[in-house]
Amino acid sequence: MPPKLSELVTLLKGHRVFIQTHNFPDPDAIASAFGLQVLLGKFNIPTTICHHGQVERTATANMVAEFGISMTTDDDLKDMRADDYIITVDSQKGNANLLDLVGDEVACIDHHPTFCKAEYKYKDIRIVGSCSTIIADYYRLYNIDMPQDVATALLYGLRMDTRDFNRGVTELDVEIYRYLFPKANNALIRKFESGVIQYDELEAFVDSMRNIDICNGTAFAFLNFDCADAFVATISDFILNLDVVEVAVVYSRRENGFKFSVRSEVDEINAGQLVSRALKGIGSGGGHKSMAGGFAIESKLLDISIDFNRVIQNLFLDTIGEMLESPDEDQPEIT
Ligand SMILES: [Mn+2]
Repeated sequence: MPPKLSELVTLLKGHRVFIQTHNFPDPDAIASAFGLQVLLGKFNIPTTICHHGQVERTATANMVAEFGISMTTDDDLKDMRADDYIITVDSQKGNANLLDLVGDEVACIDHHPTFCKAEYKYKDIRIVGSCSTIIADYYRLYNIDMPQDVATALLYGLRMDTRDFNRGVTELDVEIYRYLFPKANNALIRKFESGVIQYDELEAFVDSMRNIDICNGTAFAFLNFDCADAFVATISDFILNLDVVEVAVVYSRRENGFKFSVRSEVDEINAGQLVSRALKGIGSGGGHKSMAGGFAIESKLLDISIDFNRVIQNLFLDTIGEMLESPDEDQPEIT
């Protein structure tokens, strides 16, 4: 059973409250924050949604715009104080994907396993398909009226995090789907997903497809232009669909380096761990078991060799080799 919602309300009363998502928030993180903001609003608790890093996918940005969700980046939080309260959603204190802000992380609502033990005054961590599921469950349990926007956002978050009910689905997710479906605007969800690729990206995409390197089931694609993050992710998903590919590593040029999107469909290779380990020392990365992202600093790559493509391929292939050799090593998932 989850902790009582009244405990959260009592805890927050009289404090300035921030709802913080993980860095580079995805639909589930944003929908959860939005759903929680509206929920707490019903108890007269105003909140500010905050995050670090841009909203990655175009479809996600479409949702933010459609519902007028106000998202504040850490750069604009200069007035946050140590006694302000933070609720982390879809993320946990101490993880690499959550920037440590000045405020006090008093509460956590998340659906990931815990890898960094942390103390919270209020904690609702349930291992379910999405964080949106947990937020929706509060509305359902306490019979709170849910606006259509919130239902649509939460349904979208649930669908995205479970890849349309193909990943990590629990019975609660199914119950919540049933609960959200009649409340949500399903046509709007299709609209978010359409038109995410810009026409002028198509030519560059075709070029990069001609230069895919595949080595023992791992595909590498270099997009030699400043490709939108959303599109890097889309290409990574696309390449994984090739029959000979089990792991996809796609990277695109940025001002000072390369943005990575990594996918894995094999159990032995955790995408989040792979990118985190491969880019250690030249950048950073992390994510989930099947999908992850990262960044490598160009100057650090060039310190190793002028042939940065070769360096990148070797770093990833070596890491994959290590992971396959010692599959039982207890490695915490970096989410
Ligand atoms: Mn999530």
